[in-house]
Amino acid sequence: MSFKDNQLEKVAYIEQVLKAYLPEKEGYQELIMEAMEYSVMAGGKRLRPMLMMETYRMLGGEGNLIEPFMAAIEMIHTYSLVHDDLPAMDNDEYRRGRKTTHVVYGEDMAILAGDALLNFAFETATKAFTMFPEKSTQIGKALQILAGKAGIYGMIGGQVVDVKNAGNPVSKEVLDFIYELKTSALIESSMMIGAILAGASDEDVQKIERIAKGVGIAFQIQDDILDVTSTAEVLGKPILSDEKNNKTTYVTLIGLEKSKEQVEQISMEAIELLHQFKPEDSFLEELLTSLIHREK
Ligand code: GRG
Repeated sequence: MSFKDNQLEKVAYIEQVLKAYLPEKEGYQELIMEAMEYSVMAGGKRLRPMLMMETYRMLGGEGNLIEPFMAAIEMIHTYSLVHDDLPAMDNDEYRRGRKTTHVVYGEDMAILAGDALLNFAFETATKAFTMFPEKSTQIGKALQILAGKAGIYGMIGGQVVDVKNAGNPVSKEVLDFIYELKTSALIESSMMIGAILAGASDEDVQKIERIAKGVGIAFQIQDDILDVTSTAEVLGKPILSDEKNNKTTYVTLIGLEKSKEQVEQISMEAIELLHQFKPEDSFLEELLTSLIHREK
């Protein structure tokens, strides 16, 4: 099977898992379940659950222990997008090719849907305790990573520095800090949780964290590039959003060509580090390679 077909099959499987873990639409609060489903099932590349699942598989993980965490990481990622699109942040009308949650459900419900997704992510991940009580230690460690990497020392921390500095020139050092927290942290969380639940040693989990950090930074630089080179139709969200928000990016700091070189170099370093795990199949490597020239 070609890499592309394989990837499509895996996305379809991830979407099945997501659907299975989303809450039933019921009760007087039904509207919030609808808004959660609207945001999560809007499409998207499903990169984070895919990286989690593939890291788990690469390190010998089997069965469905990983599934509640795959759903949880996509819920956290989606909440961050819903809140990032709000009028108080980027004020964007389109995401994943459709109207943003606040445009469809109103600002109040979009705030609540984001909050709900964050909470429900943890309700979902903790289901692993009931499914596999004998894996409680690993599940506990995975939860610690899930919480930490999304929080003030992770994604939220990065977003704070990003928002606070919008409109001001930012040094390369601060920009790297923002990218590592805002974008890499959730990618690190995805791959580290895959490793932890597969039973990897602390040392291997640290190696995976390093690989994921590179993947995340390269992913964010490519995001900067696509913001100036792509179209709204292809991306499913507005282009030139960094310019609109007066943001320093790799493109404004070092230019388009050098940014492309950085994506390639940082990604190749991550792929090189992946080889130490001697993966049995090449899907994860092909996935990381495909991100270098991704168009959306
Ligand atoms: C609002 C708490 C809070 C955090 C916001 C993640 C984030 C921090 C903001 C979203 C906007 C953004 C540019 C984030 C950087 C990471 C990134 C490139 C997200 C988009 O991820 P994709 O391309 O999206 O994987 P899909 O839709 O494919 O899942």
